[in-house]
Amino acid sequence: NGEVNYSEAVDYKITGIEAGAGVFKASERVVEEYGLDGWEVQASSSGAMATALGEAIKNEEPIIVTGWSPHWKFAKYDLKYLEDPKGVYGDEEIIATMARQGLEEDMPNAYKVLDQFFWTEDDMNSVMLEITDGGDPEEVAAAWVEDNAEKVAEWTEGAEEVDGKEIELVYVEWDTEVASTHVVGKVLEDLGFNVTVTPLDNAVMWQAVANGEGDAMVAAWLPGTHGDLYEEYKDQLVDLGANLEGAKIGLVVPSYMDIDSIEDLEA
Ligand code: PBE
Repeated sequence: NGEVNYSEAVDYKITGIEAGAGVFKASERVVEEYGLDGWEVQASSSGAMATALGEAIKNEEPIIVTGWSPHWKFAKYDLKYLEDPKGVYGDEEIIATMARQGLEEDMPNAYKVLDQFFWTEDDMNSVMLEITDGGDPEEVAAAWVEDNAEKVAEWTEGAEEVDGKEIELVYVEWDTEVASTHVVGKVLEDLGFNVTVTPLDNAVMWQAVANGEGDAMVAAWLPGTHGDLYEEYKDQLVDLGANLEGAKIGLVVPSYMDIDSIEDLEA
């Protein structure tokens, strides 16, 4: 790419998200390991990142963001991941469900649903897109649950209705987790639970389930993205396994940028 020096054009900045996100920390390791001296991963929020990406695309300007999939941005815009030959971001990931210890004994029916919750990237995308287009997360989740009764019946198989038991799901306000948490919350609500969904910082979310302040979360990106938090808390958590397969994180750019690899960035 002799024509445009993208490194200079983006002012040696990667448009990041919350500093506590795994993809943010991994991107700082990328700067280290690829020797991108003088580069900065800018801490921000997922919402601000998405706005900056949309603005850049509107103006056909270059931008490099910390990205992940599933995410609605791939449906809205023509984007690509930069290759990561050093493998800093790791391979395909799963999104897993974690429950607090004792949940199975205290709320066996909720535990069963959380354990059986599993959906696809397409499922998640359809919920995410509608929320992004202005839908209220609770309403979008309720409509999805109603339209997908067969799938939901697999999650609730063997679970009995309860009468107003309190349960708290913790999550982070990433688009992916807003979607999944509200869907699972609605399914539990329909079973008779009194569900609270509480947005937290990433590390605090893990800690809350580990110390039992929260009952469960469906937002564990593994093995790489939240690998450090998993190692720290795994002995205090009940790992209910994948709720989605084929997730990924990395650096994402608009397809009109004539650049393919992180190695093409210049210090
Ligand atoms: N994400 C979305 C999170 C996990 C879910 C990729 C922004 C993270 O990087 O921690």
